[in-house]
Amino acid sequence: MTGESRFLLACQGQAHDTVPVWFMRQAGRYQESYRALRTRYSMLELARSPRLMRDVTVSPVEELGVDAAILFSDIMVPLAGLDIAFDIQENVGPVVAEPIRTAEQVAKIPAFRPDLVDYVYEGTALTVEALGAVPLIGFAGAPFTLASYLVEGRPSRTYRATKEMMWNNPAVFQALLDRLSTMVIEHLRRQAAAGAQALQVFDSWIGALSQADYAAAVLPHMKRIFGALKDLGVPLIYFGVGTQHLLPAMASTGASVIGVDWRTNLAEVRGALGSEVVLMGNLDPERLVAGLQAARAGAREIVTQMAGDPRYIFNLGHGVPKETHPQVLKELVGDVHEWGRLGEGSR
Ligand code: 1CP
Repeated sequence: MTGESRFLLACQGQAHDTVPVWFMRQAGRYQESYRALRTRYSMLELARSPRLMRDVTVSPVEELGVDAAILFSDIMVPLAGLDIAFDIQENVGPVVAEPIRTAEQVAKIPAFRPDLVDYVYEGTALTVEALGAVPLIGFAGAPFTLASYLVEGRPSRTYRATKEMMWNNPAVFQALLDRLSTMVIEHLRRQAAAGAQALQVFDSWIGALSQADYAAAVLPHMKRIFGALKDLGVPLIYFGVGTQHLLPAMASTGASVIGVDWRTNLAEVRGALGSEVVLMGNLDPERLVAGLQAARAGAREIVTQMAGDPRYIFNLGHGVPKETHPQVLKELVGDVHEWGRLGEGSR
């Protein structure tokens, strides 16, 4: 890549040569290099070592030729700075030692101590140095999605205990989201200070909420978070799954880029949200597992619709599944770059 990053240019709606592409969870189990490292280190050991973090973050850039890197970490990692004990269990995901269910537990959460997770910011700086011209996306989990793990104690499909707290103990729930929001702001600001050129907030499970619950319980926190990051002058990406009904509200938070899942038609989202917001997405990740033909067909349809839109970034509708063949991703990067040029005339 020469000159200014096409990913950053697209984030700013400025002219660039072709559609930029990166993949959520582009570092992970589908990579041979990652599986080899995981025989020696746990996921959290990788995420707590600045050097290993750097190597894992850079690997998909080298292996696939994507236009951006995302810091290798996890949304749970900064919770160590709130003195919350958790683990990431193989084939399960985040597990919290003592689920947070009561007013007393929320009141006891101490102020965020970024020095306790300094390895993230050290790793960010090392990674930025190693990446050279390829920009690094820093990230954090959104307060609702983080709260879902803290309250449930582990991955959930219903978010029953979380919703119960939201409806039956709104003051406690709001206090929890407030503490998490403060942490998210500080954690993201530190990553930007260490050199991250864009910031993404993952609200993966927010689609479980109705429009009314989102507006009442979550939206004010998201506005506070994006408002508090605005002066950094870096692109702010907001992503969630199953968010068709929430997209206008999500676009009202102050985020400059909205990540959408595969259920939604991007051209329709563009129509609904207007021409200012940058859109990112939205290939069905299962197409990657189905194989190159299915992946290419899906990607071609999306890129054909969006090529020529200066505010568009190709991505998946969610993360790369671990059963993905790396060659499929590599081919897709080349395809998207090639097809994306079709829209050049209209830029
Ligand atoms: O090695 C392993 O087996 C651990 C699997 C794994 C990995 C590779 C976990 C556990 N986290 C990660 C890294 C990770 N997590 C990254 C960096 C990798 C990259 O994108 O290149 C990022 C951005 C995340 C963010 C994350 N963690 C999210 C938001 C994105 C999303 O996928 O929705 C969420 C919801 C988590 C929680 C989590 N951590 C790990 C798992 C398996 C899960 C999901 C559990 C669930 O289904 O609820």
